[in-house]
Amino acid sequence: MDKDRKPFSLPEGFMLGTATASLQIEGGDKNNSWYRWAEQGHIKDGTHCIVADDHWNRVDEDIQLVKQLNSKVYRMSLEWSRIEPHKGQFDKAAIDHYRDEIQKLISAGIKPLVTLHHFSNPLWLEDSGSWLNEEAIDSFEAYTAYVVSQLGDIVSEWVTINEPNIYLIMSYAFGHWPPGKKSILDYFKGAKNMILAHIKSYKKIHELRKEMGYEDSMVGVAFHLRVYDPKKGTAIEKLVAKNTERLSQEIFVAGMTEGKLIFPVGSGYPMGKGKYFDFFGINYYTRDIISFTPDLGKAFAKTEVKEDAPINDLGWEIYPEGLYRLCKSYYDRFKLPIFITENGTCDSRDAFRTEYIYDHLYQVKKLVEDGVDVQRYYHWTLMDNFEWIEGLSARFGVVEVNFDTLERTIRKSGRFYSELSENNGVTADMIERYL
Ligand code: IFM
Repeated sequence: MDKDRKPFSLPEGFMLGTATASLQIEGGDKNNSWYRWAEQGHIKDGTHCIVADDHWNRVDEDIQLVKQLNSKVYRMSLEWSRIEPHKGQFDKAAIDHYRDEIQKLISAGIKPLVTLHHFSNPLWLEDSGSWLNEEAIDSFEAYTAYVVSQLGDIVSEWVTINEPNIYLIMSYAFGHWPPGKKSILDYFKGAKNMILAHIKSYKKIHELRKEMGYEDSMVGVAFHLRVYDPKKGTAIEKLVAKNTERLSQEIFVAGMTEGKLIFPVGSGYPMGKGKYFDFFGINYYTRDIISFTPDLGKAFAKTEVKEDAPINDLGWEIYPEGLYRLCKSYYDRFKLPIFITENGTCDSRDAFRTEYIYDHLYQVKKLVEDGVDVQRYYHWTLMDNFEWIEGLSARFGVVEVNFDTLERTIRKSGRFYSELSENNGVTADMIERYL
């Protein structure tokens, strides 16, 4: 037993669960940008998304796992390419499949949070210029409208876009993800289109659900946020760290919360100054240590992992205090509920995930004590899955998946998380047995 780790409780009504994304778990769909990317041989470990967890055919089994984890909430995403396989043509069977899945979750007492866009595009969108073409804004609005017309009576909580910054940097600036472009200007162009698409989608969800008689819509973005700390704390490093934060995060936060376009994305409020979020979603994983480099192409920022810090299998620093710092500062700024829409770690041996969960939720407990309205925690992720360019070998699941047999097994960390969710906290006995 670790003497430093003490029992704690989360507040009554706090909701814990897991998060997934359709492309990463479903398998079976060939009509999306990631299928083609994998076919072209871009996945580092040579694996593919065509089967993934075969979740599309194993919904019942996977809902049983969610139940076994004692989750009260579950974040999932919809695959746009299945729902709208051709521009303007919607597939009723696909949306009915999702409706059935969501109904089953609700019947099991699990509240869904549904994401509309999580990194993958239908091929028709991808081939028409993708998010660099401003037509994507109206296409996304039309897709939103269709989905809400079909699911709006049973889904009140929505994420419009997952991690727009990561999607755009990987796809348009670094070129690691489809469509493999390498232009920082395209990154900013895509940012503008995604910001405007979010605002239109936000308004559409509220408008349509209001017409259906529902006033309880909760809509937001799942922002990928990091802490950027200057290496030695010099004035120039602080400036560069601030600028890194601005280019990789603030442009999206300003745009998607109040409609403000800031340089170099744009200026002013093209869709009016407003409040375009009902909760502030934070996906938190790590921090970056920033120092100065004369390289303009890197916006003068050299990014490192803190020396001697604990890291996960992908080399990301494990820094639980970062979750506290981010939630506190965004809550102080916006005073709206915080949903931790993702937090988790890559740990194929399940060697430190239990401690990781404890340490991050301990920060949540401190946040609540300090008056921060954190309401949800969605652990990333339910089960090992297709981790984008890393493929199937990067394992983030509290459930282990054998990709030969597709057998699922709850890990030790999953059992810990299940008990934590049941007790709404960590007991002395749990510390004795798990930590
Ligand atoms: O797997 C991803 C997820 O799709 C988005 N957020 C980060 C996770 C881990 O890399």
